[in-house]
Amino acid sequence: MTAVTQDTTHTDSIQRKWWKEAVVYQVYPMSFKDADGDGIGDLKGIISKLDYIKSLGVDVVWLNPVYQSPNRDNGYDISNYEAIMSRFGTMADFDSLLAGLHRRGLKLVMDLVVNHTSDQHPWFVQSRSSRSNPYRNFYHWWDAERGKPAHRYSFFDVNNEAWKYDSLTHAYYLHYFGDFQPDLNWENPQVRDSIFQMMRFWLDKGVDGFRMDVIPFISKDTTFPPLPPQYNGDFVKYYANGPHLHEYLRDMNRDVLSRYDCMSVAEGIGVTTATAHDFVDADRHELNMLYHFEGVSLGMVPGKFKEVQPGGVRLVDFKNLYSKWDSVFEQKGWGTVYLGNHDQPRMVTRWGNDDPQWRALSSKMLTTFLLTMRATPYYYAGDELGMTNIKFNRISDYRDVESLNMYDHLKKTGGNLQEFLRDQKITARDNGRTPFQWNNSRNAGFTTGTPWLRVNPNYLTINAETEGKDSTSCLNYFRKLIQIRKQRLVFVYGKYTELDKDNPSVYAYTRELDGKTILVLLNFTANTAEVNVGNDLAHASLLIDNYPHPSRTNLLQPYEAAVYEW
Ligand code: TEU
Repeated sequence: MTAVTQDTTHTDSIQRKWWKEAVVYQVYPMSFKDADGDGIGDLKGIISKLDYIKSLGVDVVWLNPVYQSPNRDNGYDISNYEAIMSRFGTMADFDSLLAGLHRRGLKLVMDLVVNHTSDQHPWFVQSRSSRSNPYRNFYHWWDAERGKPAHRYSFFDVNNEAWKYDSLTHAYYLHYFGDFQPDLNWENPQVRDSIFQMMRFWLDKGVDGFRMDVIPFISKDTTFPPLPPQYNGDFVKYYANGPHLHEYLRDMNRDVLSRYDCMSVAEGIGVTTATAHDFVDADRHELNMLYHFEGVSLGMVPGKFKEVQPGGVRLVDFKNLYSKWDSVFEQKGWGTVYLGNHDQPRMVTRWGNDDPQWRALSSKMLTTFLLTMRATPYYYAGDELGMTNIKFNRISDYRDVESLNMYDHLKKTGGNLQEFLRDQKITARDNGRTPFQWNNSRNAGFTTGTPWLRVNPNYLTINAETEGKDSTSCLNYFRKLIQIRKQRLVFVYGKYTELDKDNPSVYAYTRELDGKTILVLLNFTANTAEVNVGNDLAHASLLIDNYPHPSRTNLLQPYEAAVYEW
């Protein structure tokens, strides 16, 4: 572990790993800091903010894709895996970013996007060009003489159709995402070799690991059978976890990951408590961690993409879910916890309360949850300020291919556009992608040009500079809690026990390790709430509380978060 003070007593029974003890901070390059004034964040911008990142106390930066890309899905459409997107800078900029992070004792995790490439990638350009091209089998093609392939759903396709007809060779190619993102054919050993070689290229440069985009999709049933009658919109179930997935991941581990001191985390789309161990148990020799989608799917209509369920989320369901996921990794494997990322709305809008009266309190309460669970926290840049959803009114404000295509699809099929726009205010990915709010100058100090996506007007008060000067801000709460966590291994490895499980307002749990006990109390409501934890709070020391006048009793103030220690 890098440059942190840690309690290192009595941990023999625990298999310590740096990536279990780390706090991961996710930086979305498009939106973090623009150094050259073109309105889009860049590597030099990130470099200029490394001292800020260091000041947070985090250990690892996960950087969303910075590879060469036409950028139609903000870097998730890669045309050259070993080059940097010119709008972000050069390879020399990348090298100085990496060196700057390492000099500060921080690690860098790259995004690995290998289910698909851009249609501009030379492999696809070749593959498309003729049926006999040596790269033909780098992708999934279905010759049109066989008839139309069975329907498969695609994210980001106006017609929701994952097969696209290409007249050049009279065949269809598969794209689970946009039609500009053709899926690689992992059955082909040359594809696997090329990817593994590319991973070694980055690891040899010194990067510290990978976050693996939609990795459960890489293996597919390549007979592409029709979706069964019980399909009911749950495409992930039928697309993910193909027959050779774990074989490929083991090969990747053997040939690449095991040769470096690196960490790996799967974007665990479709992974359930039943399948999680197959990915992350140490004796499987595959990956270190995954992040599941069950948490962020709470409150969404099952089988309907991004439709919000009326009535909201019941806290008891939230608690049950996170307790269930804790128990999954009680003996083996290791978990992660997150409430926001670049595909999600802002944490405080979705899980807290972004009304000005409650925003800061509820945001700190959620931060407390993330930093006190038994799992590696993945914390999304901007959440430390309590940034909120921007809630655009018009479709023309959106930039995300997902929102724009869903809108066009509904328009074409006569769907309810008003309902869609209403739901997007909660769920749209652009809510989490508005520029980082650095200060109260024009464009929040993000750019001197025109920002690629509108800046949230609340930057005048919600910004890093203002919050940095306020000891009670969300930002300083985050910093303080990280230090508290770092000084006590109980926060990382301590046993988790939920208390007062049926309490509809308060989430309460203990963490225990080697005679030390931590008690976490989180009021998830805008009302005063009582919790029954059977502990004498008067004899515990209060490590942190989000109120200037903590209750210090079992009666919690609205959105109060309290962490006690024995
Ligand atoms: O997301 C994969 C994924 O499952 C998405 O469908 C995600 O759940 C959805 O967009 C949420 O709205 C990954 C990346 O994180 C995302 O940014 C990319 O657009 C996508 O893969 C394609 O690479």
